[in-house]
Amino acid sequence: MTMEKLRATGRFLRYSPRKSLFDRRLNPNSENSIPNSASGYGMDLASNVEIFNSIMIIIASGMFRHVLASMDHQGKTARDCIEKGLLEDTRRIQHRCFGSLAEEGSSKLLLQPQTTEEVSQILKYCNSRSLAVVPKVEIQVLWAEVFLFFDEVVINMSLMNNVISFDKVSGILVCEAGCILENLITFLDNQGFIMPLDLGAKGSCQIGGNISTNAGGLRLVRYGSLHGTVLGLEVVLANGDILDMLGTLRKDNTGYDLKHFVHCEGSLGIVTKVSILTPPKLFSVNVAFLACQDYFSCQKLLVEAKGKLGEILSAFEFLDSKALDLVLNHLDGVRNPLPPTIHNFYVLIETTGSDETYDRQKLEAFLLHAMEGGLISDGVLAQDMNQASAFWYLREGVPEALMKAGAVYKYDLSLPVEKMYDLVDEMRTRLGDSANVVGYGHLGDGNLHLNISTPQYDDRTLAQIEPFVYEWTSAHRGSISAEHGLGLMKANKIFYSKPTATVKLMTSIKKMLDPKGILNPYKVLPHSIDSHS
Ligand code: 2HG
Ligand code: ZN
Repeated sequence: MTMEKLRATGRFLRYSPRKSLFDRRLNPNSENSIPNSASGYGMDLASNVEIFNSIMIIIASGMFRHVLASMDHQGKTARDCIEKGLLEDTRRIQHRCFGSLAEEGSSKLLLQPQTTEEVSQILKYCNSRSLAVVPKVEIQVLWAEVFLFFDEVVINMSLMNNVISFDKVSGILVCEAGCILENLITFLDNQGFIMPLDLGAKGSCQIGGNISTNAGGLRLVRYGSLHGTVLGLEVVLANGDILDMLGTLRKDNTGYDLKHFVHCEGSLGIVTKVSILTPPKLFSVNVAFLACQDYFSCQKLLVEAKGKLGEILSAFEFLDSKALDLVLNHLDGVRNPLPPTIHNFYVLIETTGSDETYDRQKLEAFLLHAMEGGLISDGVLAQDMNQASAFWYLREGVPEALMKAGAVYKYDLSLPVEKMYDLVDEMRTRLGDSANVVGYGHLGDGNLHLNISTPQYDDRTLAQIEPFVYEWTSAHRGSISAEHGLGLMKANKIFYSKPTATVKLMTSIKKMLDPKGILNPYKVLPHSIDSHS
């Protein structure tokens, strides 16, 4: 797939040309050193595949979705199967991994381990041969750069999808990393509990991927980040060692808290199991969709909501009028629940509590007060779950609408709430009519999704946006990656948010845990820190 086509999909914009990645590989001084790739494996196939006879390897296609041992019973050798699989199934492996971006990756082998032991054997083997590995976890497609692959061995965790235990007294769930978030939500629902994390891609994303990116999602304002709710992890290190830190204790101050595997983007180890604290399910949920005249009112409304709704506030999301217009123009079956007056901002407030009458009264009193005080210019309160979902779709549908609108430059920023929207305004001034600058996100968490939509990608626009957007964020002590990770495209931008000394420490941790750099190479850390020393 050409760069232009990639850009046209609106998914991986400003994607580094592949050449530069391979340049890194040739650079012996590179900090983020690049191991041999799976294409090396292709040349050395005969000897490399031997070990896989003893472990379960599943090639991703209907035909090869078998344990090799069982194929051996059909009179074929494992090597035959893999070679045949490589020849016939490369396209399908790619497709499986990236859907419409199928042609971009060139991995030849996708493994689906079923146990931690198998993950360990795979990593031990790959490490001994310096083969690059990328954990392939389903995450929101827009964040897929975090696990984007080139020609690494792909490890797909989807067969490790069991719930191991659930303790109804403590609310602690222990499960494998390949569990789909929505399946966990359903499982817990039957137990009278909820996941502390919810996001638009719940139907396809896996908890291991959520943890590796420390996904924020829609209810962080209430339940906090995964960094807090994850109590324990089982992780396989690059050399195959299994770290059993799968504790289920709320409090454990023995030694250091090795939580850096949460949001390491698969670069320090592969998460195989997790224990996570889940809150009880509360049945009284209310959703309001509100219009505000200016950003200052949105901010004041947030402060008021925190103070007056207190313990029942479970989401505070915002979108500007340009974002709502995109949703209304590009998505099917949506309608503006408010009369068609032009409002500049929209806020979605959700409350979750245990007393229907009390919660509703509390929210209504809050809304009335806010309206009388001029913070809200208009608003609607969902009367049932269908309306509540429709309101949520107006917010959750923004990324999808943007993708349909054309090319999009995406930024996921943490900023002080009072400064956040100044960046959107400044960007509009910079770009004029040449682009549609859209701001939306998790106002309650200080997380702005700045998206810039243009008919097609062009370098002049990019040069007007970057490095300005990063410099601006840095100057306001923000983060250039609030919840999506640095992945490939932002690895070299880390210095905008982290001092050199911190990055050096991160690099040392990476070197200690993955000295050959086989885990999810090219991502997270800059390829050189020399120029920043
Ligand atoms: C959201 O909050 C997601 O909708 C996606 O984090 C944000 O694609 C984006 O910019
Ligand atoms: Zn988000």
